[in-house]
Amino acid sequence: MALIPVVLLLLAPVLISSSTIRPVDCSEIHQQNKTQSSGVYVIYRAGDGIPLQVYCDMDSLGGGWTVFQRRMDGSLNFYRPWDQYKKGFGNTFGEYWLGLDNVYFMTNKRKYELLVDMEDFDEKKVYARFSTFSISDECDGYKLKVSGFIDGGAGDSLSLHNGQKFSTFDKDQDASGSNMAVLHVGAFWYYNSLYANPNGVYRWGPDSSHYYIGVEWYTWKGTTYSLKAISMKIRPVK
Ligand SMILES: [Ca+2]
Repeated sequence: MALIPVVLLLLAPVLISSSTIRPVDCSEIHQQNKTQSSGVYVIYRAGDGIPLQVYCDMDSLGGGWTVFQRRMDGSLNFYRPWDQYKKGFGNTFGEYWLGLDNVYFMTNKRKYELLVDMEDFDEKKVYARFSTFSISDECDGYKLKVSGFIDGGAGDSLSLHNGQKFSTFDKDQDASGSNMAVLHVGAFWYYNSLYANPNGVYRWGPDSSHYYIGVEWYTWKGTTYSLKAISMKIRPVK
């Protein structure tokens, strides 16, 4: 690991929840003390209590969001195999993927909603929100269940992915005769096509020589614009 990330890690503390109760997600930390800031916290996985470091968004739309996917600067390669998408990778202080197993453990115990925040290279910010979100277990392919779109300016690039299994380049579970993860250099709930590619290749804005290769959200920026930032986060439905 390079020197700079190590220094940043040492300077960036993991925030500790003020309560003795072991929170299962960021919303429980937020409910205990609504003045706590966005940052990295420890939660305890519902079901088996395994501690997990996560980034909590305590600011967007009332706060209490547990981030499971985050791109912000292109510092991390997201073109990774199945085992890494299953278990998680990256650094919760920057870019990371929490892991499909962890998302499954959370969303099969309670009802969750999903917020997808994104930003372009002109500092414009929009979001897409969904009133229900869950995934099934590995045996079922971590199938996506998402519905109830609410538009925050981004448009709906996810509902067409509803019901699909998760695919990586080494585990093709998409609805296409091709390998969509390889074709679009990412990993996602691809069907026989795609509208969103949040785990695609990090590029700096528009590049018409490639389409559906970057970090893309079709209904906002089309097929050739790679976003500056995107994060996917969940919160229990009240
Ligand atoms: Ca296929």
